Amino acid sequence: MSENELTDLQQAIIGYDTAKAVKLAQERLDTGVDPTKVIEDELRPALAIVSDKFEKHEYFLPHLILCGETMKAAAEVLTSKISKDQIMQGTIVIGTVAGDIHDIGKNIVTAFLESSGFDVHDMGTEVPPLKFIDKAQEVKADIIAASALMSQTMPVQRDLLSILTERGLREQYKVMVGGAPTTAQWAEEIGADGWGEEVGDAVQKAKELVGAD
Ligand code: B12
Repeated sequence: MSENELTDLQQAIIGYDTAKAVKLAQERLDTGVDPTKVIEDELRPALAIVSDKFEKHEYFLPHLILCGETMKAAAEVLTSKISKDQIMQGTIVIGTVAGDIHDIGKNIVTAFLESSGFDVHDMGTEVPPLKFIDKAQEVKADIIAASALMSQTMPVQRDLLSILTERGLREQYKVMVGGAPTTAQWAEEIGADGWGEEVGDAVQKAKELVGAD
């Protein structure tokens, strides 16, 4: 996507104009556009451009922080009004893995899982494997979902699965992994039960794993 093909909302995110991004996200909602579409077709590609700029040293960490905050604010508007499915689908413990503070995607996935009828326990960021497992035992979770946004933190997803196996708990929980650098192949390699490229896949996969679809 070239920069002159960007939508106004994408320009606001890349230009870290939070007030404008929030206003435009609200306008999208008011016209009845599917919030998932706005997230996947506009917000994520905008952050991919931010990421490119960061790699090319056109943007630096402060820009990444500002664009991340703008994206977060727009995503919060878009996920605020999603209607709740009244049928309880299952219990999920979700978090971003240890060493990783990225939570925008994880928060979006959480909001949509909740709206799809899951009881979601969000552990936040930098969650070590044992914390996921302790919480899953406490709330009798069906699924543990782990997000990783960096190649350096992806191995924590593998650790989570290994520790579950070591403790004889692997059969008790379905494990889903996701986050931009992860792939279906990675999920298969580490023995996860599910992977989702984006929020729609995450919800679909979670439903399949609890036998609701
Ligand atoms: C915004 C951002 C930040 C913000 C994060 C703000 C926040 N609260 O999250 C800030 C500025 C804080 C940040 C910090 C850093 N970042 Co950063 N960041 C990004 C950026 C640009 C966007 C991430 C994002 O929010 N995307 C939008 C969301 C909606 O997409 P998503 O997270 O992929 O989530 C979707 C799917 O993946 C999926 N999904 C997500 N989780 C899950 C979980 C499950 C179970 C499932 C099924 C699906 C699923 O569904 C989501 C919705 O569709 C990425 C680049 C990129 N394109 O990923 C770099 C990026 C991830 N960051 C990077 C780096 C290097 C860093 C820093 C180390 C920089 C530094 N020098 O300090 C620190 C990390 C510190 C740490 N310990 O974690 C690198 C990582 C490179 C690598 N090693 O792999 C990237 C790729 C940028 C780059 N091109 O270099 N970052």
